[in-house]
Amino acid sequence: MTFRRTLIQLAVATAGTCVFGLASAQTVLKAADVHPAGYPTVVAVEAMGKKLEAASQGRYKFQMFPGSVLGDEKAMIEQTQVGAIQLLRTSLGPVGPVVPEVNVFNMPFVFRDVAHMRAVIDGPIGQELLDKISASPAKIVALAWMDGGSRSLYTKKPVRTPADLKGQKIRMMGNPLFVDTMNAMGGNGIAMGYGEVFTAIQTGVVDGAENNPPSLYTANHFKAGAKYYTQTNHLIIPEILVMSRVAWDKLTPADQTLMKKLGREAQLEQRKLWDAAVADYSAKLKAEGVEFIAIDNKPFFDATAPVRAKYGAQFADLMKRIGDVK
Ligand code: GTR
Repeated sequence: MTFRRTLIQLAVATAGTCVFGLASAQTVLKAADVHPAGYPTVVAVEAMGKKLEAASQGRYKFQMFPGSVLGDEKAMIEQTQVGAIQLLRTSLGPVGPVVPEVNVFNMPFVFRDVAHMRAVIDGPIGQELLDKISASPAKIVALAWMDGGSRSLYTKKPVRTPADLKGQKIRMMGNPLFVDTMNAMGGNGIAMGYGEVFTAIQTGVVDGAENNPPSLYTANHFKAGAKYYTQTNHLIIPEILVMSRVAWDKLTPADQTLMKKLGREAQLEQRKLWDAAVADYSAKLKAEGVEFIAIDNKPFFDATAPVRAKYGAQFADLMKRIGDVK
């Protein structure tokens, strides 16, 4: 904890540092991610950083802080808003509380499958949402989408139906929409940061959580005891690469264009890495004895209708347009 706090203080103290004495000033850009080195999002953003350093002839120096060293996503979003982190790859889940418009993508079963989600984020609706984030008062500029695949439930006891979830405490990301989603699915949703989930499962503070295969594997949650992976596919949440508005406003228009271009390239690279990672980590989870439980997820879809009704009312037109995307 102390180590983490020290790193956060360091990030704040040195944010946007310029190293003078060189032929021209160098701006340090700190990038952060909850995932460890080697994870698709981290690899893609690091590659973007290298390209940025080269394309700017060293005017920018890129530093990646992976593995939640700068805090959980809520804390990192806050640091990005104040300009202590310049680039952040985050799920859209915890962005909902600061930019409520993104919650349209955070609703359970809003996308039919991953291919549908990709068609939506790659098209006009995806661009509109990026623009809404950038135009919001949240002080973050949305550069590109990333893939977070499809989230399913993992628990200590096998779950096949909403009734099996009765009395089970399930960790959800920090957004009331997700707590409502889990409550509607039959369990008790508990919001907490990603970094706390392992211990929470291990000590019985929660009985399980939900995520995609690469996260379940790399965060080791199955080793904490959650060995049953029920294919609910209830949340298909795109992820996003954002830049702090504080840092963005200091860029020249040409560098802003460059940043968006490189962000877009990172999106495409991450997608390729993502598909390989889902296959690879699913196989690894099975080899570690995690049981993938195939189910008909319609009862979970039906159970979450009130959540879509409650949160989706304000997005009715948009949800219709999302549904119409082939
Ligand atoms: C992962 C996602 C992270 C984080 C995490 C969580 O799938 O990539 O950005 O949101 O889930 O559950 O907190």
